[in-house]
Amino acid sequence: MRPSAVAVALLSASRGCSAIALRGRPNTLLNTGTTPRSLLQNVVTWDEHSLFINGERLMIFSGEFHPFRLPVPSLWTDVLEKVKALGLNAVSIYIDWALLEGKPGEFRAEGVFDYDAFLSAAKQVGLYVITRPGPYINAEASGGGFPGWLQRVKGHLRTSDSDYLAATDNYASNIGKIIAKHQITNGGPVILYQPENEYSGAVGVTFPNADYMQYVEDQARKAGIVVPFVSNDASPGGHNAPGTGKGAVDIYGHDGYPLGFDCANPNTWPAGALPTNWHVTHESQSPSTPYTIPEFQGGSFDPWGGWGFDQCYELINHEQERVFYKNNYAAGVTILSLYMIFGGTNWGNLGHPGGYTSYDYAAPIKEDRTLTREKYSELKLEAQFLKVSPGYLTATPGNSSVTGVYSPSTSVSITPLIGTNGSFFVVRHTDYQSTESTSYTLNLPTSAGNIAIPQLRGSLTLGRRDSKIHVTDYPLGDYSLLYSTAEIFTWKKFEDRTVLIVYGGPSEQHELAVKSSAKRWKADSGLTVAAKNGSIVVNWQTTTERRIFQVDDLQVYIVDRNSAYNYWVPDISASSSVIVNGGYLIRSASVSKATLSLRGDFNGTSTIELIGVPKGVSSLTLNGAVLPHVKNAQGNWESTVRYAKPALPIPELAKLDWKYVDSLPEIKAGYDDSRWVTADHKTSNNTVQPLRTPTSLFASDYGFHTGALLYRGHFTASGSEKSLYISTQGGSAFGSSVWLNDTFLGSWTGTDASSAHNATYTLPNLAAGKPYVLTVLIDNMGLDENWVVGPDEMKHPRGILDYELTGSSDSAITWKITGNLGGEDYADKTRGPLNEGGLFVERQGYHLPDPPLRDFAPSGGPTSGLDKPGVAFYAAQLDLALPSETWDIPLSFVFENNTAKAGGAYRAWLYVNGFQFGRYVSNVGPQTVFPVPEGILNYKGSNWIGLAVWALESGGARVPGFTLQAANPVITGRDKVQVVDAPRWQVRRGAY
Ligand code: IPT
Repeated sequence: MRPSAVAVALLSASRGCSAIALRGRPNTLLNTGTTPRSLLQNVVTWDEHSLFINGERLMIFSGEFHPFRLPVPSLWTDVLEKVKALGLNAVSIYIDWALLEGKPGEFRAEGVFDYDAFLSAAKQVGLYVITRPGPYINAEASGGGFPGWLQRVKGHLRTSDSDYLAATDNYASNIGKIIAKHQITNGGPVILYQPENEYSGAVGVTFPNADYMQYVEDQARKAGIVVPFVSNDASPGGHNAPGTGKGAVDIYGHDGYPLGFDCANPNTWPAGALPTNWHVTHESQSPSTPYTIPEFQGGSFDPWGGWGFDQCYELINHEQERVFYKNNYAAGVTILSLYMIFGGTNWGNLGHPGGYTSYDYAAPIKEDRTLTREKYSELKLEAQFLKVSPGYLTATPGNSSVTGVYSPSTSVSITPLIGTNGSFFVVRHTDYQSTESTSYTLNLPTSAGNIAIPQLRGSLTLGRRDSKIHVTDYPLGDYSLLYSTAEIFTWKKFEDRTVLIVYGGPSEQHELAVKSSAKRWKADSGLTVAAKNGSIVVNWQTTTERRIFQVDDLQVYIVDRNSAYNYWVPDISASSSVIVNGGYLIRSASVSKATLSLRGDFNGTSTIELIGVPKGVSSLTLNGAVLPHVKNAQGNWESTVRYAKPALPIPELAKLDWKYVDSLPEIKAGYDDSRWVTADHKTSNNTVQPLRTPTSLFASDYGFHTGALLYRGHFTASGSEKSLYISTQGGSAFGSSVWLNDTFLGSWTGTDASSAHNATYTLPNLAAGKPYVLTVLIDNMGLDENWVVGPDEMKHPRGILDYELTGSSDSAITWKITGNLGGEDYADKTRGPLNEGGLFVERQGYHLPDPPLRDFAPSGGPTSGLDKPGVAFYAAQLDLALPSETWDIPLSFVFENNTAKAGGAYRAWLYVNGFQFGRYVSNVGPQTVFPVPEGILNYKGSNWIGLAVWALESGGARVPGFTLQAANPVITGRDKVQVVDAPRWQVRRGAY
């Protein structure tokens, strides 16, 4: 139903926007909020089934990628091409406010934070973008994306309290303008905009708060956002769905993480976790919008003390994709984004305390950007299938829990999606957890009546934790499948033939029927073929050998699933593609004159076969170089790409010329802290933590929101002090150490479960009337997220919560505090507001390239270590000469995990050319391998490596082993990596 011309005219007249005609089948429901929504543009429209772009109905299949977790802009294209090669057509991005507005009122989005560049890159690669700038994002980011200075806002965060709203304005308008410029209506890639994130629940405040949602939406509209708003409810709760009034979005969406995040038990799929009511809830909550899942579990986070992402991958692997993603298709999802498609790195303190440096997320693309996970390949099979199955978009999902209708077997459940352009039957184990194989047959309705399948012989098999999509009356250009039990990877109508590629699991029996009255066909051996009911029925048992069935000019390539993994379908233009069999990654294909140019990556000597090379093309290039080819028996082109592993001279870190500087001069006699900030605020705006000290010692009250914190407490002894009670808070797995003058009093070495710790340290005898100073070092692990609205958990302070010096009054101590140099006037605008903390070496900038070696001493490096508690900083120049023009060489810094050799608990911060790329906690773990991308590392020149080592226990500590390791190099067709341009060390005026 089109809104009447009158309605459109009325809306435009009353709201001052121009009337436009909606194309496609537009949304039938206009929102009742205060701002016009869906009528602001006519490029992105929708109906109850799917989105339309420029009138074309399409599925949005997207993956979440956080540019801020890969601070090398020239590598964004690499990841985007890896997403595109899967067959996805979009990425979804969060934007982290905390990184862009470190100081209230000063918005900066340049260099590694350049969203203008990111959105241009997405456009160039050919992916749509769903933008999710918050202001709240969660995302396992420090503060959930909230800048630390929000701790000083009295109002409730994520509500319509005026001080909170005012705090969001500058960010919202600046980021809004950048996004607005890149909307599809302006020729950019941005098709959807998500205001807020999971605005789904609250404790102790009015909820839902329509005024707040409306405010966030109005901010976006004011900045020029005209594309539709989509929501991301934390579960199918219907919040802000269209028609719910003020604050409603255009397209309702909810997320889903059904398997949870328990990487401790990677083989356990909890009972009842498969959602079977999502289609029904969608119909009740938002029947007029496409079924949308803006975040579906594509992996898992992992906390300090966790199990590591390899183990999370066992939980959220290719089997999870088969069963759970296909269950989403069974519910009719047509806007779907996987969280994460590529996780990246919590470099520079950007993470929340519930996670460590790696944000690999067990995603399809690994943190080091390699494609070695089977889930990448499985996802490609599913995405390519949907890409060539437009009939799916309008098919109507049926009941998902019925057994006995489409199969006599009750051990399988089959959800039908009945359509006019093909129907789809999603099969799963009735007990979705099953790790057994089950055999079944089908009874499917087709245009030739109900058919018991297989017709020719055998029965079908559903393997462990598997799910399949069987199709009926499925169009293939000029042909049609009456049915197929084998899954479709892709099909293409080329100039001279139509090629269909189907696959099955190992040894499975399959059958398909091509509607045709032909009397002749060609079939490879191993295929049983018979004409029946106006179709030609082909039945086979899957082997690892490819077999071809041909009728007229339809060729059906029959392969096993593992072989299907090797196929790629790069588009040559909007209407043509080539199928490439082989290669580690085929990024793109293009035709110019008589040459077909491929860009791709290879991790071993490979044959590639090209199916459907356009007529008139006679030569082939790969990554710009001519590649000879021959024609094979099927008329396809074949070439061989040779791989000879290059020499990779990886320096031994132990042999570098290490220099050392003490990074805890604060405990030395005579240390001058006169330039430190005096912690003299008698009150605090902090609403979640009562002030228990005479002056606030909450770091964010003084503008320090990131990294190590240092306190100096001066007092004159009465002589009767016996002990110091001190309560410190730094977030999960934090540590703290306390000295009296240069005497070590003790440390809290940290556990993953403790965000705060109370300790009582015995003091030595103090001399009455003499001045003393306490030095307290606290590790800020990032600020808590603020998922639930109301408790304002993001405001949990970092620093000293309370203390008591026995025999003295609390107010006898005057405190000084420091975090990063300058606090909110942070020194390093390039690496951003969170990258450096308050360690002496960070304040001085010694972690940057070219530190002043005159201030350093020769050293054996981090393995020599400290013989008492303290902080040592080791720096060395690392020269690399790696063949990175044509090779992608993943490098990682590796800490040897050996408690006995370490001699005591220690923490280390790794700096690579000034970027903090690793936080290691020896007694908590789990991360020991820290990937660092090319671009942060200069692969063809010198680099500066820094390691700050904090020994927490009385015997000191040493790093048992610290090495640089290369993973298997890959021949690559990616664009050349540009080393990130970031400042080197310079004298920092006023640094202390
Ligand atoms: C969902 C958040 O939207 C996302 O930001 C991220 O934190 C994700 O969780 C977990 O990685 S919230 C969902 C678990 C209800």
